Amino acid sequence: MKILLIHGPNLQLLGRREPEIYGGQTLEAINSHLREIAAGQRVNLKAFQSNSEGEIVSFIGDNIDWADGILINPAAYTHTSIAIRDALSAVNLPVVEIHLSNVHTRESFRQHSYISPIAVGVICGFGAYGYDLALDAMIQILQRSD
Ligand code: CA2
Repeated sequence: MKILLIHGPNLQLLGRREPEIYGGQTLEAINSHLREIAAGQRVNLKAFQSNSEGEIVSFIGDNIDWADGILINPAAYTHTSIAIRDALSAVNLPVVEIHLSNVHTRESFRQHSYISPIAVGVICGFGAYGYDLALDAMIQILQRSD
C-alpha cells in the first residue's frame, strides 16, 4: 500500500507557533510518528509539505501512478483552492481530509471546504492524533477495495 501525506501552507510552523490551536508537535514529529505506524502495517508513506498551491497540484499529479490513497491537510487552501480539488479529483484515488483544529468552532470562512465533497471522509479537531485516525481509515478503505 502506498499513501501520500500532504501538508499545506504554514504547517511547517507546527509546534513553534500557536500551540493552543494546533498543538505542540512539530511537522517532523507527526511525519516520523506516522511513518513508524505505516511501517508496522507495511504501508509505504510519502510525506510532502508546501506553501505553494502549484507545487501541491504538481505533487498530486506527479504521484498518480505511485499512490493508492491520499491523506491531506490542505490548510488554508481547503477554503480557497479549486485547483487542489481538481487535482485530487483527477487522480481518482481515495482522499481523507484532515484538520488539526475543529474548523466548525472557528471563523465562518473555515467552515466551507472545497475538498470535503470529493473526500471519502474528513477528520478534524483531534490535533495530531487526527493523522493516526486518518491513516487507520485509509488502510481500512484500501483493504476493502482489494
Ligand atoms: O486545523 C487545521 O489543520 C487547518 O487546516 C490549519 C490551517 C487553517 O487555515 C485551516 O482553516 C485549518 C492553518 C495552518 C497554519 O499552521 C500553523 C501552524 C503553526 C502556527 C501557525 C500556523
